[in-house]
Amino acid sequence: MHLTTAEKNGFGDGLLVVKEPTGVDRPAGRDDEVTATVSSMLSRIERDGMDAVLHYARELDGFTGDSLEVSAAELARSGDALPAALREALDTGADRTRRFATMQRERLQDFEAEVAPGIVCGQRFVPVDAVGAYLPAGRFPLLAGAFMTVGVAKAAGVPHVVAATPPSFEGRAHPAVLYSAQITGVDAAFAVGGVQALAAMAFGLLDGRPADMVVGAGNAYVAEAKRQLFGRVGIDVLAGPSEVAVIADDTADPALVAADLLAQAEHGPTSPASLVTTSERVAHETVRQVEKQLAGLATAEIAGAAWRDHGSVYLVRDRAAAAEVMNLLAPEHLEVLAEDLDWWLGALRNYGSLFLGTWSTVAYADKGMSGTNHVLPTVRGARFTGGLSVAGFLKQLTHQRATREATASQAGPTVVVSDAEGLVGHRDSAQIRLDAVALRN
Ligand code: HSO
Ligand code: ZN
Repeated sequence: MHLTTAEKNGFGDGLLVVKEPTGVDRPAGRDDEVTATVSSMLSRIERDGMDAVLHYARELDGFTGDSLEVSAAELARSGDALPAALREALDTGADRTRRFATMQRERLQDFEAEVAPGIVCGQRFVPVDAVGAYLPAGRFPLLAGAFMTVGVAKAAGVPHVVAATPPSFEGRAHPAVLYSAQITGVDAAFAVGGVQALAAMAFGLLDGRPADMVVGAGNAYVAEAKRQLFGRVGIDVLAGPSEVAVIADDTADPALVAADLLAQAEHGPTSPASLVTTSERVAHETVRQVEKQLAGLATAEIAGAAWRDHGSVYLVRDRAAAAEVMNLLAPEHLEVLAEDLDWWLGALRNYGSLFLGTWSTVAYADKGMSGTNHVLPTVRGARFTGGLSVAGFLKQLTHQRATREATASQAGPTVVVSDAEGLVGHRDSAQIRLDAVALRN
């Protein structure tokens, strides 16, 4: 997530690179090895069904049992072993995420309206029937994942939602991940990870109900599985490494800027973190602060590599240039630590989610504490899409009706256009109605 040479040159001497990444961006193209592995796994699972899923679960997840399903009792009791403070925190995240999703749902309007005399068009938002949510639980379980997928699907009205999560906790599904799924209303949970989980949900191998959509974050194999399954099922977004970008003016506190950059850099060694600032002081002070904070960070090995290889700092002449740089970078998460937040809200248009001001930050939303969805576009995907939301689980369906009196105004021109196309069946289907109306007049 850094500017190309041409993009930098476009700013002339209005832009100074204070720190440049030393690594290469994740290639936009595909990794052939990942593509081939996923493709052969999907073929085998489609051919051999549950036998193949169990084979991969044993080989790749270290699964030892017979049934992948998490029993209803284990799901219901998943919170028992958790500290009360963690349960409460998860309850809060689930609740806020559900509230915002519900508010968004209420604002998606069904309607019917007359577009010409006697011709009425309508739209309805209808949920998909079945969703499979993938809840990653690798080195770091992301405990809010279920809020963003299971919970938001439920807020959309999806009747059947299952979750799959790897058995990475003493050979079982992580209890806190299960608790998050349980409080968001999941219908069933399965202890299976990776490509085999996505395939099993899409092909309906877990509970006999193929998912219409598979959603949720995961590693490169999970993302590739979703890409290859897309079309057969719907997906949310193709997520790459988590990204953060910060806009800061001279009022920003470099210690906060650095902390927020490192908070996403710790996701992985290829996670990009960028600062665009109008303040020379903030630019240099932030670079110093990052180094200082890294020294005391338990995840410094990852975050430090991410910062070195994928961190950048740009100093720009004015706020208009800062907004322009950010609209080019189109980051997944974008923080504005600057004055005049409404100006920025108007000027910025390419981001997955925007964090306005000192008192909102990415980590809050990552845990569901603000209520927005954390499944967001990466690798400049924010140029053409927002993140997952309640609308993602709803189909915007249209319908139409018309009066007999409107026949001339639809059938007449349809005959003319069909004749021009040579599609005589289309013409006849219109003409037969014109004739029917003429006969009865
Ligand atoms: N930043 C990640 C989501 C997350 N981080 C959840 C921690 N928990 C991608 O948006
Ligand atoms: Zn995060």
